[in-house]
Amino acid sequence: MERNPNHGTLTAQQIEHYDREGYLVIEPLLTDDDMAPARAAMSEKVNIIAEELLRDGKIKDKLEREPFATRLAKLFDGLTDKDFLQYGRSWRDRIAGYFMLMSNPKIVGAVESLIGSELFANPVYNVRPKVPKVAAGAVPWHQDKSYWPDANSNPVITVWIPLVDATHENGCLHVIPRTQKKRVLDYHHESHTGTSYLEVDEKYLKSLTRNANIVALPVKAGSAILFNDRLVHSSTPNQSDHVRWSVDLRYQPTDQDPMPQHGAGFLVRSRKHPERVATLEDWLANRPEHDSSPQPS
Ligand SMILES: O=C(O)CCC(=O)C(=O)O
Repeated sequence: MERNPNHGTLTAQQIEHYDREGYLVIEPLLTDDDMAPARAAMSEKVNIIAEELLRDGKIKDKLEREPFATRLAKLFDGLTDKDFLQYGRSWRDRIAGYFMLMSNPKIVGAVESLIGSELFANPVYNVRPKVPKVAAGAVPWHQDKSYWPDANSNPVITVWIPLVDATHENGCLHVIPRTQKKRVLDYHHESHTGTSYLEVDEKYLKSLTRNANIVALPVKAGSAILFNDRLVHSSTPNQSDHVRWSVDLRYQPTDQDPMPQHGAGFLVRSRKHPERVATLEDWLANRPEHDSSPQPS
């Protein structure tokens, strides 16, 4: 990882905050136009789900006129956690709008300030439709690194972006600053919601989650929260009447483990080899040559 103060979009103060606290809020980062392709991708998926629910006799109306923020909530109103979880607790579909978001220069420029200009978009990205009253909503305290404990991939940066305002009521992100300096803490799969999310073991939780330690991060749609994959974080249940739509995207330097067991990531920025940066076609074709394998120069 080679930082270059002439490359990337963050200020020295922002970089310093990230290094010290393990996270950084950029409010705002994206405009509605920047988010439009991802919103369209999410709406495309909601259309498919509505079709299936109708076909299976679980709903009577696809609610096509319902706004983005409420449609999925209303479709699942009255259905069960199991009905929702059959579509997964988060989504990772190969829809063009997600590639466009992951490649957005405002996001990539911020990440470049933190980990240099040779950047790989990690295969683990999640679209999170946090629907009210559904078990998959709350995410327990965890470190992202627990999901890839054996990967030699350091650092991995998560960029968390809400597509609607993230509030206390709809279940915004919560972080415990400075925990990025800890090793990977012992963890287990939580077993009471059907989601099997990873959770930091009970023995750490009491001291970690003393109130004074926890920072809740309500942020406007289009803001970004960047955090290190060892930072302990969680999110609360959605008590609102709408979906808390968000994405969490991940980036790492190209010389780190591309984690092919999680899918195919892609080369998202390279000042050394700009001609190798993945196109939408590369990504849709799932082409592994855009990973971090050594390339002839
Ligand atoms: O979006 C959420 O509620 C939780 C996100 C999260 O845990 C993550 O991005 O690692």
